[in-house]
Amino acid sequence: MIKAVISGTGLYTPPATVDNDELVEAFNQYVETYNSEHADAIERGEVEALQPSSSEFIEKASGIKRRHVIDKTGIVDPERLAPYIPERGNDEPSVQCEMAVTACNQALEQAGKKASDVDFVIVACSNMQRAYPAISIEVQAALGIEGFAYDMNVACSSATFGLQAALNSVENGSARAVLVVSPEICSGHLNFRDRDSHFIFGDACTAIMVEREEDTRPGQGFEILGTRLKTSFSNNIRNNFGFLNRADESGVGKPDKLFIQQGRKVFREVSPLVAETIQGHLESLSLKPEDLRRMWLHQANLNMNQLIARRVLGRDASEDEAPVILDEYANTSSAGSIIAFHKHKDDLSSGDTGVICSFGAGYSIGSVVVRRR
Ligand code: CO8
Repeated sequence: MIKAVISGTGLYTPPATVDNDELVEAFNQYVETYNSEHADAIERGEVEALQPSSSEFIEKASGIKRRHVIDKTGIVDPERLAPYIPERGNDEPSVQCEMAVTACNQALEQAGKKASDVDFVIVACSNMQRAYPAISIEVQAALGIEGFAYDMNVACSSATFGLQAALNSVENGSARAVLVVSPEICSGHLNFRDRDSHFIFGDACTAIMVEREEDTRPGQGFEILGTRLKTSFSNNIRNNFGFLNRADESGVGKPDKLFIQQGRKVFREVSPLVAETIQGHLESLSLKPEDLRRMWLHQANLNMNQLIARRVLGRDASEDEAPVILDEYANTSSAGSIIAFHKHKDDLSSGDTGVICSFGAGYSIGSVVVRRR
């Protein structure tokens, strides 16, 4: 049987950053203006006054300190509170394609391979910049890859679900090597006017090279021991933006056409599901929690990750066992667990076992157990 390994990873980090204080300052200026413009209606009880945000709350509730973004100027402008990303002409690369190419080239370099060694490109992320042609086919062309490509979206779990598709393709012989790339521009669909969620997301792009073991050097990369995917429908994380919006003008521009969530419910419902999924997955591979050297968890909320790690291990996890990148990146949707893997994998020794685990909208959970070769 053909075995698949992760032979390289890549990461594109946008240079611009917005820290909590900058974000809160812009939001609170917007709140002040809104409340003074609606002062009379607020006084009459017809309009609810907006409440200010705070950096202390953000860091305590989520662990997030700053985020990288494609455009900072529009996000910190209180009159706009949305990124400014000019449209590109049809003959120019899309923003997601540019991010993807940078991350893929890094993954190829780490794997010691050329684009001609790859047969399949998956763009797996929460939002596509356009409906068609597929972003993945544009990335495939930009890299000069023969073969095939497709886009897929399972929100925060896109990359781990993409990893399973890559693994299947390598194992069944339909591709020698696959690039799974996640260009997440979360700032594009985050409501920066919503106090409950304006701080949650950042932008980044990851790439993972999955290829046949026989094409890699001995000791290179990580063997994929198995994948486990779980979905369970929930409206608690939702975005109603879609191609039918124009068929009912009354909904255009409403807050539900951006990211909305019941954060507390998500926290309560998803955490135990994730711990159970990892535990069940380990058991099916005849592994015990104490066999785990590292957990590269989805990076949405620090408290949530600590709770999940505690449930899986039966004790608190150290930062070495469950690395954190959300303090610097915030939630980058499907890229989060892969950024953690990319930045915190090279110190592992041969035989060390770890789990990459994503979770989010859907609900969706993806668990990928890997072992350092
Ligand atoms: N500043 C100050 N106070 C605030 C703020 C703020 N910004 N926001 C809320 N508060 C107040 C609330 O009003 C509330 O006040 P009170 O107690 O008086 O009612 C109090 O703080 C507590 O509010 P919450 O209960 O909402 O606070 P939590 O402790 O639950 O923290 C979090 C909120 C951080 C959102 C937390 O619930 C959380 O992280 N939950 C998990 C969410 C999660 O993991 N979601 C995954 C979503 S990502 C995903 O799936 C990908 C989707 C597709 C990608 C989308 C890209 C855009």
